[in-house]
Amino acid sequence: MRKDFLWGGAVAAHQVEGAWNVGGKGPNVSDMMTAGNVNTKRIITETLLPDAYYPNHEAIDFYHHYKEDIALFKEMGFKCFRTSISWARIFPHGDEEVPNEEGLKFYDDLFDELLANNIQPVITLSHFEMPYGIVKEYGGWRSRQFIIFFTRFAKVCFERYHKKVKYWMTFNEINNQANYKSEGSVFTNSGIIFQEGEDKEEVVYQASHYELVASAIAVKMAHEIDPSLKVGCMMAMTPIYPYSCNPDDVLLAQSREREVFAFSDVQVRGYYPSYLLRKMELKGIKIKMETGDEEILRLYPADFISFSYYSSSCASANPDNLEKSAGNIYSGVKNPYLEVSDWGWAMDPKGLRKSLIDLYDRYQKPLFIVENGLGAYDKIDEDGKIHDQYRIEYLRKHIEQMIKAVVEDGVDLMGYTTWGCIDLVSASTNQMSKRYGFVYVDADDEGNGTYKRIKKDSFDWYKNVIKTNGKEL
Ligand code: P53
Repeated sequence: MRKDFLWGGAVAAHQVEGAWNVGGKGPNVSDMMTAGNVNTKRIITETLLPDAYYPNHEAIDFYHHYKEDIALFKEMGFKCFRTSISWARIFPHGDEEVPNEEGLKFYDDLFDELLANNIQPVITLSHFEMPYGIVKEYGGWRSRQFIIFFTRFAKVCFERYHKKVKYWMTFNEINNQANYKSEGSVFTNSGIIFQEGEDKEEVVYQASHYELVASAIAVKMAHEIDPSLKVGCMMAMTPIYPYSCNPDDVLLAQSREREVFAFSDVQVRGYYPSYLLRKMELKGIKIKMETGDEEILRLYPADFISFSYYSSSCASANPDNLEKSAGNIYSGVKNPYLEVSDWGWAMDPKGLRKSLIDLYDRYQKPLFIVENGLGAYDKIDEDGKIHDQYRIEYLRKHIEQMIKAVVEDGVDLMGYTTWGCIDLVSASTNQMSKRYGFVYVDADDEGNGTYKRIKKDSFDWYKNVIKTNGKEL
C-alpha cells in the first residue's frame, strides 16, 4: 500500500456530536427523529414531542468529548478522520445570509485539534443532515432554493477551512434516497416528506437533480477558492449479484445495479446516463431543469469517488420461493453463500474487491472507501473488556480484499476509513446498541450511561494494521 495511504475512521456530525441546541445550533432533520430498533421504525415528528426520546440530541456528546476522542484516534495512528459539518450549526434556520460564528469556531477548534495530532480532517458537507427550519418552510430539496442555501453553506466552509481541510464530499450516499420506499432515507437525505398521491419517484429525482447541480457548483467554488481542494462524490456501493446464471437474473441484476450507479454517473461523468433518461421517459417522470444546469454538471465533475461498503445483494427474476435478505439499501434475495450480521446484513468481503474493480473500471478516478464496518451488539465482559473478535474478523477480511484490489487489480485507492470508529447512534434505526467502534461508549438506547470511553480488543488490532500499513492483519 502506498506510504501516504489514508487509514482512519469515519463518523457523521449528527450521529456523534449531541449538543443539539448548543452554540446557536438550530434543529436539523435528525433531531426530529425518535429512537427505533430492528422491529420498530424510528418516527419523524413534526415538532418535538415532550415524552419522546430523540437519540441525536445527546448522541455520544462528541461536542464536549472531542479532545479525549481524538487522543484515542491518535493512539491508533489515524492518518485521517472523516466527519461532517453540521449545517445547522453554521446556518441555524438555513436561509440566513450570515453564518453563526460560534458554529464556525467549533469546527476550527475541532480541525486544529486533529491537525495538532497529525490527523487530516476529511469532511462531508451534508451527511443526512440539513437545517429543519428550511426543510419545514421550503419542503426540503423539493425546492430549487435549496441550491442557494447549500452552496452558500459550502462556500462559507471552503473559505473558512480550505487551509485545514483538503478532501471534501458534498452529499453522503447520494443514491440512498433513490430508495424512496424508505421514507426515513428520503427525509434524511433530502428533507422530504411525501404527500398523499404524489409520484414518489418523480419527487426523488427532482430533488436529486437539485442536489446534483448544487454538488457541481460546490466543486466549482472549491476549485476557485483553492485549486488544491479535492471534492468527491459519495455513494452507497452495493454490488448486485444475479441469483443464478439464468439470463433473466443476470439482466435484472444489471438493471438494479444501474440504480446504484445512477447518481455517481452524473457526478463523475458530468451528464445523465442515457439509461436513466430513458427510464424516466418510459415512466413518465418529468423533472424541471433550467438552462445552464447541464453545462454546470458537465464542467464540474467530482474529483474522486468515495463510497460506503457494507454488503452485497442478490437479484432473482423468480424470487417466490427464495428467502428475502434484510437490506441495507438494495435488499433482494438472500445469498446462500454468505453469513449475515446481527442486523441481517450479508457480510461479503470479496464484494468489496469487486466493488473497487467495478468502480475503477467505470470511472478511472481515485477511489476512497469512507465507510466499512460491522454493526454488532457488544457486551462488556466480566474482566471489564470488550472482546470483539467478530469485528476484527470482519474488518480483517475486508482489508485483505481491499489490498488485493490495489496490489493485484491495479485500483487507485486513496484511503480507508472504518465506519463508526467510536460507537455512535445508528442512521437507519437510531439505536446506540448497534455498535461499530474500536472505542465503546457507555450509553444505551434510552440515553442512560456514563458516556465513558472504553477501548475494545479491535482498538489494538487496528492500531497495528495502520502501523504496518496493512502488512499485519
Ligand atoms: P446504520 C442504509 C444502509 C446502509 C448504509 O448504517 C447506510 C444507510 C442509511 O441509513 O448509511 C450509512 O447506522 C451512513 C451512515 C450509517 C452507516 O451507513 O444504519 O452513511 O450514516 O450510520 C451504517 O447501521
